Amino acid sequence: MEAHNLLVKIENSIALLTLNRPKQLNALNHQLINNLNQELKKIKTDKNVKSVIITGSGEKAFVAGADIKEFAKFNREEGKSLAKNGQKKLFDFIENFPKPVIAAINGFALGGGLELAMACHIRLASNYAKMGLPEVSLGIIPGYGGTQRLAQLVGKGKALEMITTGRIIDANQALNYRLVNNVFESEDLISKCKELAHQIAKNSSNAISAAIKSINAGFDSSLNGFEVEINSFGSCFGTDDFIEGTSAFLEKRKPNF
Ligand code: DAK
Repeated sequence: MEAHNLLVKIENSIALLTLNRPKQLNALNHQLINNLNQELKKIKTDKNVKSVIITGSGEKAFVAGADIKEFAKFNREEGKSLAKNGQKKLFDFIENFPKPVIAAINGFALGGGLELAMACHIRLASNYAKMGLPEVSLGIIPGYGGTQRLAQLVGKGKALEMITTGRIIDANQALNYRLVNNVFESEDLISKCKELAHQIAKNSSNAISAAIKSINAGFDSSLNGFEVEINSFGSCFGTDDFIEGTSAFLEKRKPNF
């Protein structure tokens, strides 16, 4: 049992989650996935938290992948069931999280680490960050949604190239590929993430969660994104946030959500 593999700091409506296994370059093991899931469940209903930042501890890595030592002995069935369980517990859970989740990619984001960053809503990277899905070099493929999310973010051709070569790209190339939203000097990364979170927090949390749901629906083949948007749009009317937002505009003041 490993203690404190996840550091949690809640301040000014932002939850900063730091994956804390620096000696293993923050590799994702079963326990860390469970702890992240538990913490995010609490944050989901915590009215004091409006957004989440996920980063890695130490200078070197965001997350260098799923813990290879842990999954090296899995058989087919274990691999399949763990992929399903992990996708549901963490990766899909983050993607559908009602509050914005920002990945602060402070170093290596490889394999499961890049998959974690891609499940987040927004990705900001340090200029030292390096990203890739090198799973094929281990005889497997990305199992936490990477084949789907990478193609959604960078397009099918570049995703096929990155996954089949396992090539690791630097932050500027990732920006060029639109894999990350922006790149900053490493010492500014967390403050830039907080700045972004504060900008978002000025807006209606209810509307933000409806926007996340509607955007995600467009990438879910079982849903009609336009229909989800229409319903989510309708659900905003009459809410406290709607009354505050429209009243503030008419009274020529800033809204207080
Ligand atoms: N897992 C476990 N330990 C890791 C690790 C990882 N992914 N990455 C690094 N470490 C450990 C190293 O073993 C080393 O520990 P010691 O040997 O000192 O005990 C320590 O972190 C420092 O690493 P290095 O000494 O290698 O550091 P370098 O600066 O020389 O190299 C590196 C940094 C990031 C280039 C290198 O560590 C590296 O190549 N790491 C592995 C990258 C990688 O292949 N990542 C995994 C991709 S595969 C699944 C779903 C999804 C997945 C798997 C299963 N199921 C549902 C079952 C996903 C798989 C992947 O993520």
